[in-house]
Amino acid sequence: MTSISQNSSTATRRLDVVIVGAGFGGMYAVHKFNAMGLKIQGYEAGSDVGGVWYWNRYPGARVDLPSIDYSFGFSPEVEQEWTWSEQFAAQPELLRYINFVADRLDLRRHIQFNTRVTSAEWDDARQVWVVKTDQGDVVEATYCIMATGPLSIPKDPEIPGIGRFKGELLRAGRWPHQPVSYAGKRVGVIGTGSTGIQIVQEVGPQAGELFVFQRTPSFTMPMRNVPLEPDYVAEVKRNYAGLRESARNSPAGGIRPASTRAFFSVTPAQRLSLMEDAWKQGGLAMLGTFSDLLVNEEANEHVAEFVRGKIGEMVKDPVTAEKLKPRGYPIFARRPCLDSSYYETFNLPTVHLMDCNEDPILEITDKGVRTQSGEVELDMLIFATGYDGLTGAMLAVDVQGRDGLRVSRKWSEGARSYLGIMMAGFPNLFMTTGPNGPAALANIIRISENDVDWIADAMRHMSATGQTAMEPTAEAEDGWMKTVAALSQRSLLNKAKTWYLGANVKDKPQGLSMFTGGFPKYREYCALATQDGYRAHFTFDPVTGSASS
Ligand code: NA7
Repeated sequence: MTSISQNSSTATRRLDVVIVGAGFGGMYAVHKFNAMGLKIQGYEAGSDVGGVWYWNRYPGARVDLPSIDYSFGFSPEVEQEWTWSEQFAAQPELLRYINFVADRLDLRRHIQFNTRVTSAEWDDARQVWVVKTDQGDVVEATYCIMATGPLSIPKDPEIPGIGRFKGELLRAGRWPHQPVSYAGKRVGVIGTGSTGIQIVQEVGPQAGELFVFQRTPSFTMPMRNVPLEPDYVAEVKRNYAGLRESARNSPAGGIRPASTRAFFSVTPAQRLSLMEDAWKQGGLAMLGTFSDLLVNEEANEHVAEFVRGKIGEMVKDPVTAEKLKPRGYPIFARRPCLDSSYYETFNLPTVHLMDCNEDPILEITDKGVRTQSGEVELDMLIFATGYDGLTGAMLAVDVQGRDGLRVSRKWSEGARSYLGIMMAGFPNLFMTTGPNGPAALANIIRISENDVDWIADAMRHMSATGQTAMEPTAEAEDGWMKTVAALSQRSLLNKAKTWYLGANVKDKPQGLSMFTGGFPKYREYCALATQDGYRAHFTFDPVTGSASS
């Protein structure tokens, strides 16, 4: 494909593609669009590539999908040259991998680091995106790719007094690059999602004392991580193509266990034996025991009760064990966590579970955390309080489409998109892993690759047919939103208060803005959108009509 850039009469740099973000999605976009001969520029707020794995250097940070699955599949060279050491890689190894890819594919020369994109405005007359950064850059591009990720904007807890704390205040999603010492310190952790769980099991044995402030307990299952033996790695390397194909054809876009067996289709003794096996096997095996765990509440409760029983066996103090047992929402409705020693950490005499429901946090003081019953003095306070997920990073940029329509207005009652990739009213603006796509419900790297490939095909189509702008029709977007909503109604994911629903952010529109129909079905919809020369679902230049809001 030849470059379609032209020099503008002003000094503003004219590009084909601006790519915002250098996580997995942005890195693949940089590689792909550069290989297509397009004039590209990437921007990244961090000082290097890696996205969440660049920022999340907190102790114990580790991927909860198998490393061989949580890696790029578009480059056989990268697959063959890189060797994973563990079944579930820790953050330092993930970041080494990401850096290896950036070096091997020479990606960094296309990315400007330490630069945050602040606005992107569509100039309809000239059919370009005008993109500005906090470093004073102003560039114009035919296409703008928001590879900003679903978990890029960490969220502080809504507790008064955060600025007053005089000890060390650390945020999991913005962890310092220097080593942190916990020895002899009184450390507090607020938040017990997958991040908090990873931190607690790592810091608990090191800290002088650890206070874990828990509002909602999570279900976590044994990871049973293992080193990868050379013979196994060799097998994997011989079979990567097949593994990727099988991942793309599985509901979660990954090579994880799945079952066609409904819970009540087997006897109680068989069910118990299957759950025991899954517990012993570890990883995501439990999720793959039965087919109906996310749709049949009664089946789900049986599995939840099995896990509560295991918590009771692992935690010695019965009162603490009881508090750690999640109740009131279905298992797997929050992101299922994997741990190595989370529950056992509470058996240490120096680790204290602080129940924020029984004894709510009132404020942060200069010395620590004040709860209803008193003040807990701390040397260090760690926030593992989650993210403004799915929409936060897009909304952090002032994106203005046709007729002055801002994304913030378009999404004022909830995120709207077509396929999680494009939006009516925003020509030539593309998202990777955007809201209303599978987002957090499938392997983020498989989704990123799917989305970037889809975008590349759309660009090729435009180039081949002489178009300068494309956007989905309002009808296509409405239809997609109805599909997403209809599928989500059946899902038990709606029954827990999570970032999946926007429930963790005050005043955020609530609702499950993710496609729950499975990755293969999503890919089918993506393919369907391109049929008939894209004519059924898109309008092309000259763009007419007004944007949906
Ligand atoms: P999560 O899963 O959103 O967890 C955030 C945790 O922080 C959760 O336990 C919250 O409790 C807790 N939280 C937030 N605010 C408060 C206050 N004010 N007081 C007490 N506790 C609070 O984020 P993670 O970073 O753990 O995981 C995000 C994703 O990363 C995960 O899904 C994986 O995909 C990887 P709450 O549930 O609101 O009661």
